[in-house]
Order: sequence, then C-alpha cells, then structure tokens
Amino acid sequence: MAGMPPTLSQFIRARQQDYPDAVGEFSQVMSAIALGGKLISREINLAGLVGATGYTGRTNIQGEEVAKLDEWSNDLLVDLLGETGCVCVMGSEEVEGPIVPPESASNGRYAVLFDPVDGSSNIDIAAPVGTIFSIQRRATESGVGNLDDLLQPGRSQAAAGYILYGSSTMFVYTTGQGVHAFTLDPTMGEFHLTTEELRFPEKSNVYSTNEGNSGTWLEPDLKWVNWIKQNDPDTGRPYSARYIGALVADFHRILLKGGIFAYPGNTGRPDGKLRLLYECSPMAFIAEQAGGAATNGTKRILDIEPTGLHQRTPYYIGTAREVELIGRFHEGRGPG
Ligand code: P6P
Repeated sequence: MAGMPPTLSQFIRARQQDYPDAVGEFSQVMSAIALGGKLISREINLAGLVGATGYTGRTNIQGEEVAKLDEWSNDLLVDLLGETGCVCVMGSEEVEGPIVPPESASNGRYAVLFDPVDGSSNIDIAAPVGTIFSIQRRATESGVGNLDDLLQPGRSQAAAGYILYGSSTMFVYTTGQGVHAFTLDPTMGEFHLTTEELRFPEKSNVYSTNEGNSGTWLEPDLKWVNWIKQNDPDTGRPYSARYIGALVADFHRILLKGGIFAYPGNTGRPDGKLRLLYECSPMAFIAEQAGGAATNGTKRILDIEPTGLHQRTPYYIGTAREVELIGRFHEGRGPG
C-alpha cells in the first residue's frame, strides 16, 4: 500500500533470508497467529456487548478459573494453527496435555505453544491482556507430534512473540534477527510495522512485581526490593513501581521504557507462578533479542531444560543491568 509501512506478511516475505526454514510454512504459522490475534482483539473489545466477559465456571490445569475468552481464544488458535498443516503438535496454558491437529494436518514442521489470553482477569475491567506464543521446530522426525516436540529449551525457539490487546493492538515478535513491532489498523484488519529492531533503553528505574507476595518471599528478593526503595538519588533510588497484572502488558512497558519485571518464588511456591514454556521462554527470547536478559535468579531462562508442559519458574526479565543486579542479590553479593 503506497506510503503505508509494510504489513506483517509483507515484512516476513521481505526478510525471508532470516528464516533458515522454508518460509512458506513459517509465514503460514505466523499468519494463523496474526489472524487469531485480530479475532481475539475484536472479541475482547466487544466483550461487554457480546456476553464474552465473565467465567465458564470451570477451572483449568493450573487450578485457575477459566474465563469465557480463555476458552474461546484457545479453541480459535487450536483450529487456526491446526488448519495450516504446518504444525505437528501444540501446547496451551488451557489444556493439560499435547494438542494434536487433525490426522491429515499433523505432519507439520513446527510445534507451537501459547497462552491464549494471558491475564484474562483484566478483561472484565477493560485492562490490557495478551496472547503469548512460542514456535519450535519439531524434534521428532515426522508424523503426529508429541511432548518431545514441546519440551524443548527456549534457546532452540524458531520464533516467539506476543499480541498485546491494550489501547492499541500490537504484534511483537522475533525470529532471532531482532525484535519487530506492528500495530493493528482495525479498520483494515492489517498489522503494520511500527518499530523495526526494538531495543531496551539502557537505564530505567522502574520495577514491576506483585509486592503483596513479599511477606513470603525468600531473603535475596526481600533484600533487593528493600534496596531499590531506599532514598538515594545518586543511584536513581527509590525506583518507581508499575504493575498491570498481565505479563504481556508489564513486559511491553519495560521493553519500551526499561526496568525489571520480577515474579519470585516464595516459601509456599518456590518455583513461583509463571509458566516456563508459554510465558517465560518466549518473552525471554524477545528480551535477549532486544538487548535485555531473563533469568530464574541465577540461570538464563533460555537454557532451562523443560521437564513438564506446565512447569513454573521464578522469573526476572528486563534491562540487562537490572537483571544482573537482582542476580547479585541471589548470589549473596548484594548491589556492590
Ligand atoms: P498475580 C496472569 O494471571 C499471570 O499469569 C501473568 O500474566 C501476570 O504477570 C501474573 O499472572 C499476575 O499474577 O499473582 O500478581 O495476580
């Protein structure tokens, strides 16, 4: 379109040298996710009018209440990805085990993991939510995929991204060649390139965490949060607190403005709350590609070898300097 920034599909085609695999299959998977995002965006924006707010009355594998839009969005993504014929197996926050596309379409080269609507409790208050996706090349040879295709470390991802349903709908992804952001024009139903090669700002003293849990945090996290709140203008303290309660929205703010997001473990849940494969790993890939970092306090998220589809991990992600700082607290070295 003359004068308009490239659409998502134009951008992917133009950069096909970035994708070592046959771009035909990869771009089909990305198109399916983008279409899912457009339809979820419309459903969220009309939720109050189409009876899509509220809950199903069921709880998911996580023991969390399932919002109507969780289920609707999950089924939509399963259908759209399954129909591509490019996906051999899927993993979803909403489903206990591997999801296999129809027999005829399950010989695809990719395994896709997703959290269909992350932070869905925000929908009823018209606050931001997001979809998170992780695309892995299949690990098994051929045919119907299985758990082996899903339980791969984050460093092997072919692509990762998210769709943020906020004041505008953004599509942000990486294939390991930088991070690129697109904005949805709902009048045309097209994502157009907004920023190519997104990078974290170098400095920022913003922290994002649910400090209501700090009564059961472990010592390193308590020492960290108390240190960043001390009054010392020479070291940019106290930090400012910002927390939306939806990982995609909290991360997107940090990607653009800098800072750190922390969801520590605690005495009750030493592995914390966030799930490795479809929340932490994809966002970690994006963070590293934007010059930032993501750890579990001491280890790079992308190097964690998964053992379970829904396994959780303590999570620290953001500007490299801030992730390194909290790492020093976890190594008992303090801020020095
Ligand atoms: P809390 C949403 O339920 C989610 O999985 C993430 O999107 C978000 O960062 C986190 O949990 C919020 O958890 O305990 O602060 O409500």
